[in-house]
Amino acid sequence: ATDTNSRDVDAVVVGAGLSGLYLLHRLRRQGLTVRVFEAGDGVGGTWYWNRYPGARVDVKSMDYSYSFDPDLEQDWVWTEKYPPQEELLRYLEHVADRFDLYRDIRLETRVTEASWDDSTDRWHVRTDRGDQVTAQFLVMATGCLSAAKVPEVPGLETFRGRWYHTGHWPREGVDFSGRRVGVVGTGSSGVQAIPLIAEQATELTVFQRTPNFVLPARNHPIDPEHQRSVKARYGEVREAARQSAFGIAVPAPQKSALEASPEERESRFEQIWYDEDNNLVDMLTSYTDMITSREANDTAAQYVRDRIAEIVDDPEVAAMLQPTDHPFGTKRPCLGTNYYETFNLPHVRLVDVRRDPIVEITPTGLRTAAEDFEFDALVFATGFDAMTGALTAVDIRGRDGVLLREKWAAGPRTYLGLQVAGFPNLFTITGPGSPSVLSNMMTSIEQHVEWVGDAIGDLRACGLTTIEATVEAEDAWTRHVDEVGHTTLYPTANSWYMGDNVPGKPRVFMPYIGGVGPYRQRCTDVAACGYEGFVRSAARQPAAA
Ligand code: NA7
Repeated sequence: ATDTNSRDVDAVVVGAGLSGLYLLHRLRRQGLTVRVFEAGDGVGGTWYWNRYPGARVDVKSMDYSYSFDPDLEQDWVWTEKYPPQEELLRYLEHVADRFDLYRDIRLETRVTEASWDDSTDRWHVRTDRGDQVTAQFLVMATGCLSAAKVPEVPGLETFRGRWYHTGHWPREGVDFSGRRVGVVGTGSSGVQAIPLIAEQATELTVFQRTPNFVLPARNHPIDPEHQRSVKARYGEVREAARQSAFGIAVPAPQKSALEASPEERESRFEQIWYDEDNNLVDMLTSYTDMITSREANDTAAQYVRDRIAEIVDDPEVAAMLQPTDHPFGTKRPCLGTNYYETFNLPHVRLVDVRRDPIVEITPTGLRTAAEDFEFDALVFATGFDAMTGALTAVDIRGRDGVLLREKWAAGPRTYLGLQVAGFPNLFTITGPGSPSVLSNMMTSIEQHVEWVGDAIGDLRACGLTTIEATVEAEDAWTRHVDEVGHTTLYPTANSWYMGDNVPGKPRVFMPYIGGVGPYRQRCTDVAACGYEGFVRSAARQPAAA
């Protein structure tokens, strides 16, 4: 049957963010026909959706950028240490133009369903616009923090003001001038947005469930001389990032925090806190045992708590802002600009919803157990169904019609975070079981995309058609991810790394904390050993009549 909507391609890529754009470029260059589906009406993924005030990357721009094309890397000029969302989006749009990517991207189209057809060895993909496409390969480039979550509090539909989620911010922006605003959530997005919303709003109330550790971003324009010098040795900088723990080229720690004297530690932390050139990961990489020893970790945690007490005038508010329930870094640390200072402003108020829980949203605002609040606008900086949410939102059916969502009911299982047993020729970029959210996303994304491209290229070169992780390899990797996770303090915190922010989500440490460098080596070795842990097969011969 012919259907004008139907198309057969070599690969379908879901998502046109950082991963999808590079995948398209890379696979097309390998000679594949590719169709990308993107739900937004533009490319850019995270940097398309997250337009809230203050949205910025918190990995340095010169590290958080593609390295795959030396000309792009040299040509693009970054303006700031941590550029704002608009600049990152402009960069990604430039990449899409520069590599002529738009012609294979279908915008405003959401993939709803993908099923593996065993008889043809192809994926059947459907979209919310009625597209039906078949593809030999399906790559989910849907992001780790893309399925936005509004809290399950009753009454939102009755609210007469306007409400927003930071991850779905209106294109035209929002003016909070003259408005009374409530913000729920104090993760990275809340921490970035709160000081700027406070500049406009007449009254701002922040509802905090867990105080986070917020380090000063020390953002500033990039000195052109510095930019030139990084570009002159970019190859070296990138390679160091690829071999590092977190995908950022910082010196590896040399000793335990407990071996250092209190004075030595203090001066190290002080240097990190005040250094204009500091990085998000500097505290975690200051000593060898920051993420494995509670006692070591607490030296950094206490340093930050002391700074909070210094900055915040009201001791009661300072105490509310001081994290004591989780070790430093076991929930993603935040970078802020004037974050703690904002709570000194007379029109800004902090409410601890652990002590005084949110009961419902009302037509005029929000009600906690103890108090009624009136707002003209509500902002949910409440995060995402991380790592698995965007994957399980699609009906992905592997062999025998098994739904990925059901296979993962007790937690995600992958081999290397790249493949799932029973789902041949399906790849996930920065999937659960990969370093993804514990790394510089760019470093991880490029590694994944290149590995997937090579795996497909090698398969084809060998005259084979399918590649699929074995159950044994998947079991072993899933166990390994869990074991390494449990050598650290991460599982002791309630975090989205553990699925804790989504009621009913299984409590599993989802990312791989073995380090970007070692992970990369493992992936390379697996490929070099003939794709160890994968079964690769040729097309079945048509059955004899
Ligand atoms: P996060 O880091 O998940 O932060 C969400 C915040 O919202 C966090 O403070 C949550 O408290 C809070 N939250 C979530 N649900 C509720 C409810 N129901 N009531 C009160 N408070 C709630 O998301 P972000 O968007 O800030 O950052 C995501 C990532 O983007 C970030 O890590 C970087 O990688 C960039 P909780 O801590 O769960 O108690």
